Amino acid sequence: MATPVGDFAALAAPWLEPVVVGDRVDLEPNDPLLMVRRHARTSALVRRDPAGGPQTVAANVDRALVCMSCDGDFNVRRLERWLIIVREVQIDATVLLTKSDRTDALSARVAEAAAVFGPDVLAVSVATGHGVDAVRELCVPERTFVMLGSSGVGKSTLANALLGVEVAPTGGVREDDRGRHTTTGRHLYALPNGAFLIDNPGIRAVGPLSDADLGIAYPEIDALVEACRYRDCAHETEPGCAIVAALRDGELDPQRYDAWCRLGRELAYEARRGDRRAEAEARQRWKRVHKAQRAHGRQRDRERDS
Ligand SMILES: Nc1nc2c(ncn2[C@@H]2O[C@H](COP(=O)(O)OP(=O)(O)OP(=O)(O)O)[C@@H](O)[C@H]2O)c(=O)[nH]1
Ligand SMILES: [Mg+2]
Ligand SMILES: [Zn+2]
Repeated sequence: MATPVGDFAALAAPWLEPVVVGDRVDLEPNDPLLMVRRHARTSALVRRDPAGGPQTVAANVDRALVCMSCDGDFNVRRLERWLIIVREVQIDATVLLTKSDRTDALSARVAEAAAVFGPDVLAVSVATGHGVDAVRELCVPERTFVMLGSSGVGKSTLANALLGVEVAPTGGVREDDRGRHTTTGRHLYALPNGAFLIDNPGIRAVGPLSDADLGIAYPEIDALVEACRYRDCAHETEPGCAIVAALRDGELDPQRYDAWCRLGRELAYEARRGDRRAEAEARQRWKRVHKAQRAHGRQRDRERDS
């Protein structure tokens, strides 16, 4: 816990609602190590945890800094997932393309990220100093910024650069999600200008929490689904299917369509809280859509091979 007199570990009173990094709390006047009240949150960053339930990652966040490195980590599909996550909780976000010294195709990377996220994309390299000042300017005083992104993309390295001191431990890059994470807890740092920066351990960009949120990252597919003649169209052989037509006419990017299907399938298999029947219906619907997607894929392969 950060206080005007320094950081220390505090205990939560038994009646206190769950507290996450970024929360503002009151302390017991007679026991300054006891948190007794949590202030109302202005925002909460929620993601789907691996077990399928919602997990609050940070509270009172003003802007998310979605970090993706310019080397092997760069992945447009993953950016689409991050976009869904930040938009569904209505938190502003900027993409930080880290380790910009590690690519020869920086402008292409920036353009690809901007195609998904819009103009809020910055390239940054702590190794060369490129873009660090731009990030510093982005982190305006009194606002809270949270760094998100896979393990090893350089979040803690950037935090240290912004802090001007080596506070956050940094470390190796790893191949996959199961490996060692250098940052093991979430930390809130006060930057010299009075901004707050939350460093996270690497977290995976999981899928959307609901069907409705899927459209956030794929508005063109959402519009097509609306245009299908039948409400329960599986986008396979139905007459008047706008997706089939758009794929055929080359108006829909097949890779985006595949990504949309994949996320939908994930949603359907996720153990959802609440309405079991809605869950079963969603599973059925996405199963049909997915079958159709495979058929479209085979069709594309045939056309490519012929
Ligand atoms: N080439 C290059 N390497 C960098 C840059 N920034 C960070 N690195 C290296 O990338 C590795 C991982 O950096 P970290 O800052 O620990 O990554 P992280 O995102 O905090 O990782 P987790 O805490 O596991 O989530 C370290 O070896 C850094 O030295 C950069 O701008 N350029
Ligand atoms: Mg770290
Ligand atoms: Zn359709």
